[in-house]
Amino acid sequence: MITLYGCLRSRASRPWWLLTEAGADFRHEPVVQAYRLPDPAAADAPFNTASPGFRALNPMGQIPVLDDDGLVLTESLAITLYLARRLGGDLGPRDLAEEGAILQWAFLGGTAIEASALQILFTYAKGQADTPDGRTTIAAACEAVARPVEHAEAHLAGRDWLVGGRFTAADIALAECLRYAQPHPPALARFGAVLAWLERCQARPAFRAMMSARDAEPA
Ligand SMILES: N[C@@H](CCC(=O)N[C@@H](CS)C(=O)NCC(=O)O)C(=O)O
Repeated sequence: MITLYGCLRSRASRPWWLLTEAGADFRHEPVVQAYRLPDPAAADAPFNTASPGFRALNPMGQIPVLDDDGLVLTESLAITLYLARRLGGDLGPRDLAEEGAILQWAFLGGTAIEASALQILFTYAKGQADTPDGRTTIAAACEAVARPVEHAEAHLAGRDWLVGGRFTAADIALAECLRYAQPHPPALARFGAVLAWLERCQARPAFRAMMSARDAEPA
């Protein structure tokens, strides 16, 4: 049995999206981040990243975590790419070359885009986008993401999807990292192919189902 731990207001959105795309049978345990609770240790607190039972799964106290019949994995992108192969089908690589390409785009998202895109998301979430500090943070984040996004832009010109001419785990991985930059439209405005591709990714029923389930969770 596949169990995915982590509320969807987290990077658990990535494997949840992939599992839903694949039509996989899985159990979802919506563990919440401890920092979002007034008292994570309270008797009536929901299962959270500081709960001893969760720490036994991931001593780092972070979501998502995957338990696949006793194989426990952390790291959202590793989980997503693992599931793509584990479940078989077209979301995963068909050969080694595709596997390399899927890893390339996922790592680009995770190493060159995610941290800066999160700066944008958090600055907006804290209502600081129009403050002098917020503007400085956002300008630096936009500059940081521009180079890797230019790479994706060049690749996506004339292509619908990142790898193999079909929607794969690579699209989930990169699109989810870029989603964090979307609260600030100028960050991606000059990347027409990337914007069109993001729209295609986010129009998929599995993405929309993920966002609906996410939006139904407490903010
Ligand atoms: N690199 C990890 C990052 C995991 C992570 O930071 N998760 C956040 C939610 S998106 C979390 O659990 N935060 C709670 C905490 O760090 O205490 C991954 O991609 O899974």
